[in-house]
Amino acid sequence: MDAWYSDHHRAHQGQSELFGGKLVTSFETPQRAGRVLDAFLEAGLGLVYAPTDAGLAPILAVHDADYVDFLRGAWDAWHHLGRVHPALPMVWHAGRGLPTERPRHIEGQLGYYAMDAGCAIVAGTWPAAYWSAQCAVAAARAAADATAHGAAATFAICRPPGHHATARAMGGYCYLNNAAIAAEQLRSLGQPRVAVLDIDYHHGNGTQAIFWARDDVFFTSLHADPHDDYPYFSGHADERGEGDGYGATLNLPLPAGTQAPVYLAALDEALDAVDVSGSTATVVSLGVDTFELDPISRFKLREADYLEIGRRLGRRLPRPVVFVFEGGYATDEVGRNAVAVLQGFEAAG
Ligand code: Q9C
Ligand code: ZN
Repeated sequence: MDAWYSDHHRAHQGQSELFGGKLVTSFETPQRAGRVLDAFLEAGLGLVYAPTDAGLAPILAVHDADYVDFLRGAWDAWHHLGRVHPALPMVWHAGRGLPTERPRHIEGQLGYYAMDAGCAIVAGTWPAAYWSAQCAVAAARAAADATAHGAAATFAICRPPGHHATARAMGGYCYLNNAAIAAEQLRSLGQPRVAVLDIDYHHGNGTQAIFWARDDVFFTSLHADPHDDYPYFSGHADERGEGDGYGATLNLPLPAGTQAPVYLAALDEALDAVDVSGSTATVVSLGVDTFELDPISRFKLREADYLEIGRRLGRRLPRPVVFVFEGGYATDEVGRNAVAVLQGFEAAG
């Protein structure tokens, strides 16, 4: 299995987030992707490529053009006001439906295009998000190509992560939805139906929203019960999609403290649903913030459990499979845990 990685993410750093009422340095750091890259190379699983530049088209296949323009220009507009700290949204439009008038002031625009205060913008944010998405595009194209010559799987070492970003809003450390962009690539390369399996600790609310009314992308997610944890406003079991997409969304919320037996039973349920969906390809949103030592999460998985998760994915997911890195904030273990999933997958395939 080969991987795609771009160093551009390194300039997306020094961001702040609100945590327990305090402004702190974000848990989402450049070290995370570095550790994943190191662990991948250490495991000898395959080669690592820098993505070629596929341009904006694969991004615009998922995201609104005005939102993408905002992301590209937000730091300059903020900095132009003499502001030197990271740009953070602080005014929202909750309870009024989607706003119709876009604010002229950058401070208003930050709130207009955000669902929370988890996405600070610095000078390096747009290039980081852009190249993170390019990693997903390159990994999807390579997986689709290689499948002509046999079963293929690839790994996009994305940073920043993506699964909370909707078509028109950032949130939860996510700016561009890398998994949705990969799924859309697989569709445009001829896969009739694509499954997105999201195993990050948090519900993939952005991915769910993007494919909510579509039946050509099946979305299933295992995550913390939104009654108790971020993103709070979606991820409940009764959310099934709508219109053509009714039944093409399956959420499996799990309680705080979940350990391997309960987790693996839910994973089997998600894999059964992927079977039934008739998908011909898969994108895995690979977050390892389900780890017992994760500083912001409350599941209790261990390194050996990631190997077992990988084995089950390797036995049952339709290929090509594109793994897209998402969350995981226990910096010392994030690389080993993510790569253990890939090792289990390869051993089973
Ligand atoms: N105290 C990903 O794992 N935290 N994003 C909210 C609550 C947001 C996580 C703060 C966590 C987002 C990709
Ligand atoms: Zn997460």
